[in-house]
Amino acid sequence: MAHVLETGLEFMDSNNPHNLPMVRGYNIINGKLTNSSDGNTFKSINPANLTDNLGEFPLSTRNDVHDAIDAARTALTGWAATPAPTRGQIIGNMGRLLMEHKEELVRLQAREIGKTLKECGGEIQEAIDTCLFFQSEGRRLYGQTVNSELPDKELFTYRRPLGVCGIINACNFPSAVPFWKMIPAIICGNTCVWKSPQDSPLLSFALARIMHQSGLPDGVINLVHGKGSGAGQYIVDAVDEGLINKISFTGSTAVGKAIGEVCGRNLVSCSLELGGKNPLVVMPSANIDNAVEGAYWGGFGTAGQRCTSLGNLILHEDIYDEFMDKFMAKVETTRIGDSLHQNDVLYGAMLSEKYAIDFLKGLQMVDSDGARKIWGNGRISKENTPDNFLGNPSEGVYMWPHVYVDVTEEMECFHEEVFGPVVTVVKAKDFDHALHLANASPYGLSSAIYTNDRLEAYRFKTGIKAGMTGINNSTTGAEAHLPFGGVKGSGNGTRESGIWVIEAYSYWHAVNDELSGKLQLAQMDVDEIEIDEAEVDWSCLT
Ligand code: UN1
Repeated sequence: MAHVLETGLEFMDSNNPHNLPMVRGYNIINGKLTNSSDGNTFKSINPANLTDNLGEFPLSTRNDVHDAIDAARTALTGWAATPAPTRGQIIGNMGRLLMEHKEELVRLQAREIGKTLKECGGEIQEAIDTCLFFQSEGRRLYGQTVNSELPDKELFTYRRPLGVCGIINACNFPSAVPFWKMIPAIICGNTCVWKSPQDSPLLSFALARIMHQSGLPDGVINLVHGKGSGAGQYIVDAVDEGLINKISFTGSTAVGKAIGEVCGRNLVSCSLELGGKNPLVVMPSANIDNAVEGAYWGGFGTAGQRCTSLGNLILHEDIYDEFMDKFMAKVETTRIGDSLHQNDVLYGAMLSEKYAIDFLKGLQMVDSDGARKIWGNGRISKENTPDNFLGNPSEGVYMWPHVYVDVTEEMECFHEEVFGPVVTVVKAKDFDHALHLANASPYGLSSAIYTNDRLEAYRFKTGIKAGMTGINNSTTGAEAHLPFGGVKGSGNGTRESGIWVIEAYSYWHAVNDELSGKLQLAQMDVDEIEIDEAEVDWSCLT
């Protein structure tokens, strides 16, 4: 078994018509490259070019996942005892290596999931920002000294690691989101088993290799590939077996609830970042051109495949016509294509065929609700191509941008997330109605309002039930050092990023140090200070 750093990538013979490299991918367990125990594999296909197979990866078995958990358990004691500033130094090295290889990683990510080069650049940068933030957190990770109520006694708090963390993320943010999870996990002294997304295994492999190259000891992060219903499920099952101390999951609300139930019955901590039906409100005082830009980007950037993407566009009736004219002028000329070969595209392929199929099912729901479609025609093909599609549509999985109007609160599509390039437009009578609509879906992840009325902005900020709010900004684009997460159906209240995420990967340990040499009982042996009963007549001063 080769160590992950001893071997370069192993290339396979490919029939790839584009002459692109195809590799043999491995799990990384205890720093070793391993295949699945039964030899089964799956492929990673470029969604912008379906004949481009990036490689074959182990379809991990329950045994493989258990090997990874064992490795993480074994590494835990040594890693938790490593000084936090040293852990931070390793994380800093990760950030520097990501910077050094940014361009290759950006291209690899674009090839594997079809996101544009510009967005992949932003995403790798988010992973770098996370590393740089947590490098110095290793020099803080503060506890407190607390005064005791008894003499000659000291109280302290310490942050302690939770143990082995199961990390399960989606492929729409395949580098930033696993870094959001694993970097705070390891700075706190935890170890991880990372189930890489099924549609981005090569990128995950590259990232995990860089982590090891940064000086990370073997077993601290273990990578297993496979399906959510396979390797992902085996990690969750291990919670019931008492082998996992934390799950961090980004994905659908349905799966998140199932994971939450397993963690709940075992009293195991879990971080759940789930779906969203993010509202964006436009009020009459807004700068309409700016609002159009924000809504267009929020709805169709990343082909609508962010958990923060715009869902319900809520327009005040007074600006409805003006807004829609300008908005549709942009939607109808959207440049779509593979950014590895075409310039200035807004979005590229869907993340994979599976995401395309699910998106089309979502559109069926919007259609059957009776919402009126004013733009969009499903999957792009040679016979069904919008004007500004660039390239050959039959090479990949591309979707039209879709806009539906006359959407009302009674419709299912008002409430349910449709993951892909679609915006549902809702008309509001006034501010109170707009705020009501913004709060009416079962989700509460991101939200936005465009207004130049400060009181309206204030009322929106205080009245919206959401984890994140943009004022005169789009629903997407959280920075790596603000708390990220939602309320209601969007999560369980945990947060990623910044100092707040530390709470999700550590527990508070309260220590008292009795120096008096005797047993002093808290509450009972505390000196009582009497109030002086002297009568003073304060009225003489008035
Ligand atoms: C996600 O879609 O899971 O705020 C994460 C944003 C990005 C992260 C999105 N920084 O849109």
